[in-house]
Amino acid sequence: MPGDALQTEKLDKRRRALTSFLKDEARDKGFDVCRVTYPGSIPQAPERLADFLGRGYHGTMDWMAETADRRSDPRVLWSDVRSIVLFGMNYGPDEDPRSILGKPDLGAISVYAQNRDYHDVIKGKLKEVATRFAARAGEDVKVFVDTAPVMEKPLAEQAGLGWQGKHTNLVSREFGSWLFLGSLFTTADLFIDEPERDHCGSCRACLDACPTNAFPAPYKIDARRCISYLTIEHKGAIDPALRPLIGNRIYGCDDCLAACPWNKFAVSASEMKLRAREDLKAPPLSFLLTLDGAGFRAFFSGSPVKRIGRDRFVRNCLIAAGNSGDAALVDVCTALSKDASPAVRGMAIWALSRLMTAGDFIDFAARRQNETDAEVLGEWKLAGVV
Ligand code: B12
Ligand code: SF4
Repeated sequence: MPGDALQTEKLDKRRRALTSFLKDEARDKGFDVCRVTYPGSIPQAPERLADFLGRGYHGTMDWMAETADRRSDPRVLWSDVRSIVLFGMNYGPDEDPRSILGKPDLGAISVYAQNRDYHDVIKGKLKEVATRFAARAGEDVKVFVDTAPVMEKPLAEQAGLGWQGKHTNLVSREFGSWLFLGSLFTTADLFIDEPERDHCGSCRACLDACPTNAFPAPYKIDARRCISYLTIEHKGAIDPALRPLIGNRIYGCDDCLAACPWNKFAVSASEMKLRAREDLKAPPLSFLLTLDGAGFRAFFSGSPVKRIGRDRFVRNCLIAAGNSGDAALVDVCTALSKDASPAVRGMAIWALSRLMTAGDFIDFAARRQNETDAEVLGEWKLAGVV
């Protein structure tokens, strides 16, 4: 065999061995799928991200615009990267998460947030895989989950974990819409997997399922209308026109994911699947509305919900209370109308304007305290009190 061919064969053997080592490690650590793509595999991403940002679809998530260059091209994020490994972890729920939406006295927490923070779980496992891989390969590695400027979904599509559905999330033939994603960048040369192709066809179940009409077109989302953005990312007052559409969703939303017909093929493949905490499956609003800062931190210890803080969380619960039609919540909402947080006071007024009879609300307004906060004064005005 000539020298060059021998060299190529040796390199191929090394690539094959390293790739199998990595995939075996991923399986051992509980990842349901692990596949590889190359850094230049998403040439359309910069234009699509620019279009999303140009239309203002990112709302107040300024970090998306600030990191756009690095986000849309992995080679800008890390010029030495040779291979990108995408990992998926199945978090398919045991029950249809939409069943709680018909019980307005309970708070609906999206499936991904009903257990430990997946950022911590996945990052911990990725770091273990990365350490073993780096030692074996003698190459540099970096791991990323969610918050890093990496476009995980188009990269995962190129690696063949699934395809980006019309709701923009990654859909897998094996796991439906329920996969968390994470990535490992490395200077190692690995075997590249085949991309997955779009299997949405003419289906538009996810688009029609969205309560707030957040999809201006298939494959495009206006985050400013998405309940996930409104309840998790958005700090200010929520558009009054969208509040009634939020129903009892107090943290995130699963409607478009749950509507996807590919979920019916989803298998519960992982023994290590993140199981929901029983007390986060259907917590009563009457309890959640009584949480103070310490109570909130203790109840949501280890959960991603903790990240939004007590005030924003109670703001969300007050929107659910206003949508509940449950007069039994009037007392707790009245107490919250005197809360130290203006966001909470404002939303308590909105909730009470919907829960009280017109006469009771006029009496309540007559007894109101002096208010100086512009946002809260705006809520009084909205409720017809000047
Ligand atoms: C910002 C963000 C959000 C924002 C914006 C959502 C969005 N779709 O961008 C908000 C707060 C709304 C959000 C909500 C949710 N999120 Co989020 N989010 C992200 C984050 C941090 C960045 C996503 C991003 O880059 N968006 C920018 C847009 C431009 O990129 P894109 O979505 O890939 O858009 C593509 C399409 O529009 C497509 N496209 C455009 N035009 C066209 C035309 C055609 C014909 C085609 C085919 C495609 C196409 O090209 C674009 C580029 O690839 C990622 C983590 C990460 N680092 O990637 C998690 C992530 C996407 N989120 C995730 C999850 C789980 C959720 C929620 C389900 C949480 C919940 N239950 O409440 C919801 C789902 C809402 C939804 N339908 O997207 C998971 C999704 C996992 C998966 N299987 O895909 C991720 C990957 C986090 C993770 N590590 O697991 N999220
Ligand atoms: S998560 Fe809910 S609000 Fe957001 S796009 Fe999907 S269905 Fe619409």
